[in-house]
Amino acid sequence: MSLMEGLILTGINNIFTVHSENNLYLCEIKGKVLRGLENVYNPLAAGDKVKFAVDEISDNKGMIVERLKRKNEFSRWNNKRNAPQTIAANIDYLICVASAGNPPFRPRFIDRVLVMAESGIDVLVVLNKSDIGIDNTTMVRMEDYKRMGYNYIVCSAETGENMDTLKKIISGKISAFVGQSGVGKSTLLNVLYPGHELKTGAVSIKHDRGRHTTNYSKLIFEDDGGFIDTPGIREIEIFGINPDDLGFHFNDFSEFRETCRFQPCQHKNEPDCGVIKAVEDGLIHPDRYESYLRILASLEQSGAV
Ligand SMILES: Nc1nc2c(ncn2[C@@H]2O[C@H](COP(=O)(O)OP(=O)(O)O)[C@@H](O)[C@H]2O)c(=O)[nH]1
Ligand SMILES: [Mg+2]
Ligand SMILES: [Zn+2]
Repeated sequence: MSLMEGLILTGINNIFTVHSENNLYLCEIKGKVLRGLENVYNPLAAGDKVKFAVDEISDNKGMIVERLKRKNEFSRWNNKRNAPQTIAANIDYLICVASAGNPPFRPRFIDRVLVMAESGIDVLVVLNKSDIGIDNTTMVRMEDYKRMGYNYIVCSAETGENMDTLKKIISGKISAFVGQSGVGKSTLLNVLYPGHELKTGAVSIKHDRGRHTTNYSKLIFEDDGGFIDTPGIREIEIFGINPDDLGFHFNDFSEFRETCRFQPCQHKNEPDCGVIKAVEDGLIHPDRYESYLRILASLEQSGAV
């Protein structure tokens, strides 16, 4: 029995759509567990590369026997499952989508995405829904992200503003679109890559947040690249970071960290802390520091390291 290599496009209930040599195969994990990944809640995510055996009777079916080594992954802690959940694997570009309003701009969500984005992943922050107006505090935050090394663009799927710029940036790459539900990920992708008709949903007026219209991550191929539409996420729970190291995931802390009297320093209440001083001097945005403290508290509480 010969094995083929393929790319996971999507998976629901142990049925995975695998792309290989211009064909699609519906595959299951052999025995439901992959060797070496026995304790992982979702061992395969959109973007994973696998080895599989094609069924001898129906040639569009197969059995996955191995996951190939990942280049990178974007994951979060899934509280419901009490396990890490990989949202996308092997991506070239993480597109962190936020909206200027409806649902309200939530920089703390962006902060969490940036913490979970491994150092090897390029991140672009996309502020969508510019057509409904962007307030000044939001723009200050976007500029702050830029200062700490993350590029951003302001756009509107509705009016088409900057859509060609965005398309240019992601063409030829595999990008994953992440963000709170309702910010317009699927709508943006429908404009960028017409023809796939991803489901979109009205933002509920009552809660001012989107409904979950996308239930699972899905990779879609285009000739020059591809994209992963990810499910509506209400919160990104951080895991796998030692509280002492959290500060290293905040790029804007880097130039001040070295001046902390204690090493390691959790920048919480240590005397002569360079980070706390920078916050007091207005060199680190107070809301970034607040994000930091909240994530630190959650890491200490969960003990998930
Ligand atoms: N005003 C405005 N509404 C938008 C824009 N992009 C998306 N929407 C609306 O926002 C709602 C949620 O969009 P959707 O793509 O489902 O969000 P997702 O949950 O992030 O995939 C839909 O009603 C869209 O029509 C935009 O640029 N401007
Ligand atoms: Mg969606
Ligand atoms: Zn410190």
